[in-house]
Amino acid sequence: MERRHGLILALDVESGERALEVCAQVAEHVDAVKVGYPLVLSSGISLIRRLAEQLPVIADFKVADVPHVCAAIARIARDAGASYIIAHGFTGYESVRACAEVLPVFVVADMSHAGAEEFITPVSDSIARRCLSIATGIVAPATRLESLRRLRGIAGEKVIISPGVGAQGAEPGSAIRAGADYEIVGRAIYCAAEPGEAAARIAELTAAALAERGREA
Ligand code: BMP
Repeated sequence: MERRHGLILALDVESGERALEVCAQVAEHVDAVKVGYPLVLSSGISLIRRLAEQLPVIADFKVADVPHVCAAIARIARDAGASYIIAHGFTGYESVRACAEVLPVFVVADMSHAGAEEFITPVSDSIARRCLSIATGIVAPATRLESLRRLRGIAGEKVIISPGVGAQGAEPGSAIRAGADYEIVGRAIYCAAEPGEAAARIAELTAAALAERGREA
């Protein structure tokens, strides 16, 4: 995906019609759309192809299974039109590789909610180190910038996509300043009265953070 704004829309609405409407409103302000269970389970996987006509689609199925099932899920996502897939890393290298052989993978290294600290945060560095060689990048939290910064140090040149901006409390631009390449935003865009305007405002901040980092480099 081409990075123009450093912004990915998380499209967790539960209506296909609404999804297509929001996507059309925000398409010029975001670089990709992330689609997960709320939309696919309510509207069907065929919606991915229609969204992919507007933007690259990241299939956020947080795949966590034995390798042959991971491969099957990735194949279904690819055949539906997704360009990327998100997988968990705690299931081990072979499971992530099974996805990566089918589609470029983002591996969940750490998560943005408080409960992440129970199990995943203590092993997030190991997950990233183990999976980065076969991953396009990782998912790391905008809500805990110390984790994001540490993971940036591990990820090298790989791509970091970062959720937690907006409704979960992180400020637009903050994750990019801490080392993310893209910020993922859902409710702050699709619940706004004018999703297009909300996306434009947020994209201005993420793009400014990218430009700032570019000047520092
Ligand atoms: P919102 O901006 O509405 O909080 O949505 C965040 C999106 O990022 C959701 O699609 C969620 O599944 C995803 N996400 C997250 O919030 N935290 C993570 O650690 C990993 C995620 O994929």
